[in-house]
Amino acid sequence: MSKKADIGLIGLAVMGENLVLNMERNGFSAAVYNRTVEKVDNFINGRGKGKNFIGCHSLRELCDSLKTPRKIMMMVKAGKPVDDLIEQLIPCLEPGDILIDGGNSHYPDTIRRTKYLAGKGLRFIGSGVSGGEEGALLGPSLMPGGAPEAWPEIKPIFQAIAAKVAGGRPCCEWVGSDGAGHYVKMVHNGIEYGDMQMICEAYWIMKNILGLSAEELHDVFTEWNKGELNSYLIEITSNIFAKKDPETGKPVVDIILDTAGQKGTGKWTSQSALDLGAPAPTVAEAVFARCLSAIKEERVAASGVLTGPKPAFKGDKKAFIESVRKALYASKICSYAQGYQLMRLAAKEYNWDLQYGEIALMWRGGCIIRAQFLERIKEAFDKNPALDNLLLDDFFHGVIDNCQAAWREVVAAAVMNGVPVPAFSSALAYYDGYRSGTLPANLLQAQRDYFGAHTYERVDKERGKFFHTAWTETSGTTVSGTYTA
Ligand code: NBP
Repeated sequence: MSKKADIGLIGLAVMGENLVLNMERNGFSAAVYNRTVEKVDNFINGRGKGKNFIGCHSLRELCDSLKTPRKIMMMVKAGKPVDDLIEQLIPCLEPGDILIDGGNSHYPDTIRRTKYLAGKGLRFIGSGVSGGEEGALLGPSLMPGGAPEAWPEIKPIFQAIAAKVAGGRPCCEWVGSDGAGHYVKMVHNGIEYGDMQMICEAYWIMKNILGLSAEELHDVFTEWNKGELNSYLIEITSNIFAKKDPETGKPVVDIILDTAGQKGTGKWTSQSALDLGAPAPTVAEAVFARCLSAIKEERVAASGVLTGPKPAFKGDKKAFIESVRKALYASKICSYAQGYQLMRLAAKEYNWDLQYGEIALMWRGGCIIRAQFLERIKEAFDKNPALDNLLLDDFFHGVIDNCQAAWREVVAAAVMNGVPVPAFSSALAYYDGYRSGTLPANLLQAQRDYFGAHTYERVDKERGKFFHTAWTETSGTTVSGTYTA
């Protein structure tokens, strides 16, 4: 019998093909399968030629080609295809085998699948994979969760193929049980939505208020990438502004239609924040900004009807650009503070022992949100693993102190010039809300008690005691039950 492979991979689309090449380059042999089997042959005779791969034309052949316990990674479209594949694989597997889903699956599905497969004696891993095509090939960020007893078996492969940061640290660690890996990947994507929207707002302010050209914007982002904003997204933004369309000679960015697409992970993050009662407005604003961008025809029609101020700038352009940089940095810190706060609530809800510093390290390299400042998040949680909020860490607190005057100036200028900045302004509102010992929710509670006898707590009595006021002559003494709808 021919030699058996270390790992199997299903789904030879852009991610699967690059990931399996990465595994092979790192010394692991792989058996590969794809539903449309011509793609297997194309791969074996193309990018996989002369390499340590076994091409398989059926799932049975794939399972028979693997060392036991089998390790099979699925890189297929999330949703029903994963469930369908699992059902087709079960008859070919033996107890102890490991199934890994590396797609962007929704974490409740991963929780369900881990439990379902455990009932069949199979070990299931749901792993976040980030870094796109290039990351998959050269070193992605990997966020595995699921059946903990499977981790030692896949750890050597996962940590070998993952991106490495200073000191050779792999951007891959065990995240937690059942859906923890996919949850953390989902929050990563939500934060990515926020980061991208905030960069777009910085661009839009500088283009519309200062009138900067694509060439000038390229210079600004190149400069920013040399400092504390250093990150993959700032780097590619700088490159984007330099790219010219060969047909028209115009910057490519200026010929791209302003309607954003989305695949749902930002929406899932916001839905989870709403479900858990986590204040995470910045990701939600980023999702809504994409939704607003998508109704292009309606916006074009409205632009002929609705009025607003005409942007104008009098002042020091260079100083204002620096203020925009500071506004971006401060907003970004608030967005990450929200993401971490969300993960803390999820960890409590789902019984995950999330290691927040390790999560920052997993995001430090390989993935789309990779950035220098994630090192600072790791340090903050190393210093205090029970940190309630990133904003309370001395370093981040210091950055916000340094940036906040500029941040307020930029948000105010955007508002006065009619430039929409939902992520910048929601991050600032989050900051101002979080630092407020008192908020107007006293009035809100009064309103609730007024119309629905929902009761309230008093500032001069202990917490947990509820009171009702007879607001009108028809008010009775019966109060409403307390529950979260
Ligand atoms: P796609 O998400 O486009 O999925 C295509 C693959 O899924 C093909 O191999 C296709 O087989 C297979 N597939 C489908 Br569709 N339905 C199937 C079914 N019922 N049974 C078996 N196979 C099925 O590929 P991708 O962009 O490489 O992404 C793979 C996964 O990784 C997705 O979950 C994605 O969300 C995630 N991800 C993508 C990126 C990225 O940058 N693209 C980054 C991180 C994570 P076929 O050839 O027969 O149609």
